[in-house]
Amino acid sequence: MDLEAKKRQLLENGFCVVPGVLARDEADRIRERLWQAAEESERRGVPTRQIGLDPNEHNVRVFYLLERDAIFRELIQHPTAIEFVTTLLTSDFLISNFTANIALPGSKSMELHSDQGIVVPEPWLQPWSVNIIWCLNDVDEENGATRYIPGSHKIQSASELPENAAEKTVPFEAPAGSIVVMDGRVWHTSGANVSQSRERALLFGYYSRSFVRQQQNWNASLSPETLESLSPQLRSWLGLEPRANVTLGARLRIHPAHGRRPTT
Ligand SMILES: O=C(O)CCC(=O)C(=O)O
Repeated sequence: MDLEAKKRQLLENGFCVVPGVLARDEADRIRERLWQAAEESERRGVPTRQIGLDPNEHNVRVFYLLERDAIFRELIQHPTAIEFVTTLLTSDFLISNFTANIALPGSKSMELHSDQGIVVPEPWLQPWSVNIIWCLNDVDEENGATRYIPGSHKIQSASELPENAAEKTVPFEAPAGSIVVMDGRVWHTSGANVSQSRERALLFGYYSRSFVRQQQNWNASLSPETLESLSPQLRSWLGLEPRANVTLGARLRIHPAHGRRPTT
């Protein structure tokens, strides 16, 4: 796999499919654990169906993956995923969320959106977030692959979207074990699963620049046991270190017009 070519695709097109990041049997094992996480969510009173995102009950949404199983804590820091995240966002990023959407036969498309548009007001001038989509099944148009508008990472405000935006979406195709890397500015929606019996399980690892508020408040949503188990690196990527946000201050410090260090 020529990862450098994939990175160029990501930077130019806002999107790339990277096959073979997981072996097929690993993808199967993670899918089993995902279903266990879905059951555990229900058991704890966190609903997985009809939560207001999807048109019907054939989508299974699993939240709090990092709390549910160590396997997801490993996946969110997978070196290949992190390599693509830093390609787009630089090393100044935090883990914003990690969730799953299992589209079962009969599921339909949600509303078209961009993930950066959910956490940052327009204009969207730079990539400030990225999704690493883990494909746990073979994914194609029939079983509801995510549909996206090619080139839409260049859209700076919602008013630039054409009237018939939904018609301009195309599905991706990827074998189980692939990741799909999607610039947070890309407009997309879930596809309808029109297959007879094929499941489509996708995990969405969402990362954003450190100055963007994370979608998930990890302080409030991880248990003391899980917090205790985190490596220093993962704590840092979750934004759990006791340190101030000085990302932009660093730039002031080298700006010749200021001539002195800020006192923050
Ligand atoms: O499941 C999909 O294909 C897309 C899901 C999505 O875009 C979302 O949940 O925001």
